[in-house]
Amino acid sequence: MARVLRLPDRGRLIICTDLQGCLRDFHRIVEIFDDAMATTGDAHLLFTGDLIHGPHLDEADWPDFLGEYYRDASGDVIDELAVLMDHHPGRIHALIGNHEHGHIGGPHTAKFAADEVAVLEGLLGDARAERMRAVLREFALVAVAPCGAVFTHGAPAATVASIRDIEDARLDGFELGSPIDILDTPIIGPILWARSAEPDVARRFVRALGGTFCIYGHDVIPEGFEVIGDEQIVVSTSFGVFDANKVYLALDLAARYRSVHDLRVGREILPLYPDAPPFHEPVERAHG
Ligand SMILES: [Mn+2]
Repeated sequence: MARVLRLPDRGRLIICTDLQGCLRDFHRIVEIFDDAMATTGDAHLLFTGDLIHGPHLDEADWPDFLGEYYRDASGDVIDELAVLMDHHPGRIHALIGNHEHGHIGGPHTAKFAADEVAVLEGLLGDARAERMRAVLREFALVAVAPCGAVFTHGAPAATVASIRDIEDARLDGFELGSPIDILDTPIIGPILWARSAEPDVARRFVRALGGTFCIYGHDVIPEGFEVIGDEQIVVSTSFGVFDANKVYLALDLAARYRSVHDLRVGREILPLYPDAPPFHEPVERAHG
């Protein structure tokens, strides 16, 4: 598939960042997409990478900083994504994250296991793992929309002259490298791994792609989202965040957003679980 996904200039776009194998949040964002389809008849759903690779922990071992408890269901997330894509041709989109990249030519990630690629493919077995890789190979590296939005997995820290630089980027051949090596690889290193971008770097990146601002995840924002300068918003829809703070975005693809400041809480920036209790009370445990 093309490295750059070009979204249309009409319809409602729902954006979901890092799920890391959380099937419950996947089901919730699909419900939101289904509602948008039912009410507008013209909706799109974009995942910005890292749909896979979550913790395999019992609830008793779950650290508080990881947000709401869940158990990794990466294989089910990708299986259900493939079904959803078949159901809604041309409306369900996904970007490669650094965790997907490990299965299709990138360095193997080590967030929750020494080799998460080997762990997941071992759990799935050969046939299902090959089916998963076939789905991941269709993911784009960057998405652009005429409304002004540019979408990446990591921060828009890459130096690019034009969309052509991204179209030409190669994804394979990094299996033996480490995540530290790939960060130095032009284009895909920053796009898949950078956690931040200087405002002037981000501005050049989004302008080279014909956009006005960039939406991405990759990092955890405990409050749900963070706006940086005029061109960047980091969004946490799922991983590492409590339900009350999980945020997704909804854009009008027919609009023209002049900067990230045109995104409003309650309109484009929306809670994944509007009815979740507002505060998570930390549990005091007696040590003795
Ligand atoms: Mn990531």
